[in-house]
Amino acid sequence: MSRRRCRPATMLAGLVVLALSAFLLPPASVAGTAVAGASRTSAVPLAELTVVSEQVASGLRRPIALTGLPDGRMLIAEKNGTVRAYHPDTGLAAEPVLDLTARIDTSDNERGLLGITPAPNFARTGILYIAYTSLPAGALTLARVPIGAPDRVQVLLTQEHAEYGNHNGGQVAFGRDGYLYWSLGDGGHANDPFKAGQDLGTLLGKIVRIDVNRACGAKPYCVPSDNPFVRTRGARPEIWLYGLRNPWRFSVDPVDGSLWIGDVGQGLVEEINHIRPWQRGANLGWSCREGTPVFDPEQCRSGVRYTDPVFEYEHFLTENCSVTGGVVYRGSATPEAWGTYVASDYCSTLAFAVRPKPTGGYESATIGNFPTQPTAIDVDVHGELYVLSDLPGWLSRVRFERVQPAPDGATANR
Ligand SMILES: [Ca+2]
Repeated sequence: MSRRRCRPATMLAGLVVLALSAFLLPPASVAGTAVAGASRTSAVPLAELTVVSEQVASGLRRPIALTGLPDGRMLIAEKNGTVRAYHPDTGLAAEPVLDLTARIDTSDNERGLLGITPAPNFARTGILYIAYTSLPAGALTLARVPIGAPDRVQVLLTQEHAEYGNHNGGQVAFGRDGYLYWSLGDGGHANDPFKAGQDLGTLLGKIVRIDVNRACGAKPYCVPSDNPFVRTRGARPEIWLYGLRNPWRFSVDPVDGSLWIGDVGQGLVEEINHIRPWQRGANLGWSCREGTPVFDPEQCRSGVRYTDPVFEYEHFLTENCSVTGGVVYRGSATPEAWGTYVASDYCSTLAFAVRPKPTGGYESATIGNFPTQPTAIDVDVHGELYVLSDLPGWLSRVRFERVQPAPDGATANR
């Protein structure tokens, strides 16, 4: 979604959720190590995997964000501000579990309710964290709200975004560190009109990281003292990563706490970034770079280190139009796929698989297709995959199957 000029009406806006990390595998030692050892032995070359999707619900209205709850339900955010619940045993509940339509600006194709994730203590508190564009002028807004109590929304952080309706970011997710991460686009239009990506004085074009369990002064949150720019003059201390264009989908790997970010390109390439916790403060390039190519030399500075994507694919003159960042598979149904990051493209629906190589670098492959117009790929409490389809309003369950690799070798290493 986010993007560009192609098919604006069909590209939505979106976001996701990732949530899973917080409750799925909270204690690092549990999930990580034991399972990791088991799965390394069963991992297969990416080209021997394919994704198979099965539609499990329909009738959603522009579903754009997805998250799993500890009780096994999936919450689905619809662009207009309603939140629906799905459970594998009972299907899609007829009535929304939350209705935020009164406060959400849906005036542009990319504006709306964009992100949703449960608090790590959701089972006890029922608190959800949400990202949306707010009335009356589309301000990017991070808030929390108890499920079922829309009049108890508490706004935590906002960023003005009135000029253009596109590039709102909108992903919210808890890290393994217990802090909340939120992505914001560069301000919209095209060509980074506010030169926001490289400007540490604005939250536009950033991923921020805050502590929502405490309040500091007048703010309903605190800035962690080890955020990278807390002592940088003129910088917003909330910033965790910068140089982003429209990171409207990112996720946290619950095993190692790394971020996987799908940053929507302008017209040349789409990119996936993989950022470990020790890479705090990384400059992901925009709008000096779009992917690895230089985009605007005037935004490039000598002596600055840019962090390249770990995977990029062509957008120009292809069926691709806008990356939909996904998640690292940490479920148990397909041990062969454990540790594989999967993402897609809103237009081509290709399923991209990316995995760090034990020897360094990354391997990648195209492993089939997702259903049409994927807006969000996320997991349930067990780490199993689901995907949303925008205009048709579908929720589909996704599983992996083993296949014979194509003779021409669909795998590309970089
Ligand atoms: Ca980049």
